[in-house]
Amino acid sequence: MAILPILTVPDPILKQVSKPVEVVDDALRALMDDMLETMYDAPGIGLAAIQVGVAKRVIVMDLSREDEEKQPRYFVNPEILSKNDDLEPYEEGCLSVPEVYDTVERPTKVRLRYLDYHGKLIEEEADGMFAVCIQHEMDHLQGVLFIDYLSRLKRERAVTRVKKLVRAA
Ligand code: GNR
Ligand code: NI
Repeated sequence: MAILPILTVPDPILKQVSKPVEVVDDALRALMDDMLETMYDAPGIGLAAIQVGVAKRVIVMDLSREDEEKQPRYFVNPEILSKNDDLEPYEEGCLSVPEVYDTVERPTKVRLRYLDYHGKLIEEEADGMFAVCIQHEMDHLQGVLFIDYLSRLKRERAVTRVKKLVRAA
């Protein structure tokens, strides 16, 4: 297991479109293990492979609270089968845009299909924080960040702030 460096804006790798995974094997599970460790260390509630520089359609997530048992989740080749029409605002953040938070509106429920850690095909419905997070992560797989939904002014300010923050680190 290893903690991997997380890419931050304006790294052009974050704009890449990730490629479908061909097979869920031990090498992919090793990547997912490292991603989970990296996410817990950050700390964050979700992480897409592209955030550690790997352009594969892989996401890890854990929405459990600190006082609960850990609930790691793994999503390989996720697809959104349907979304509802209700949008809800949520104050989002992103490990690739550290210390920036702003409101994004997304559908409140999505029906998902993906492969799990063992390559098993799963279909399920996401709502609440799960719906927010999976849509945020699936955007990463298309090279889209939450700041892309903000005004140009807010987005440019966010990138400038992250550049300064990273330089000072
Ligand atoms: O840790 C994270 N928190 C978060 C909060 C609100 C909406 C989305 C997220 S995902 C983020 C981790 C991250 O950047 N995943 O790509
Ligand atoms: Ni993110």
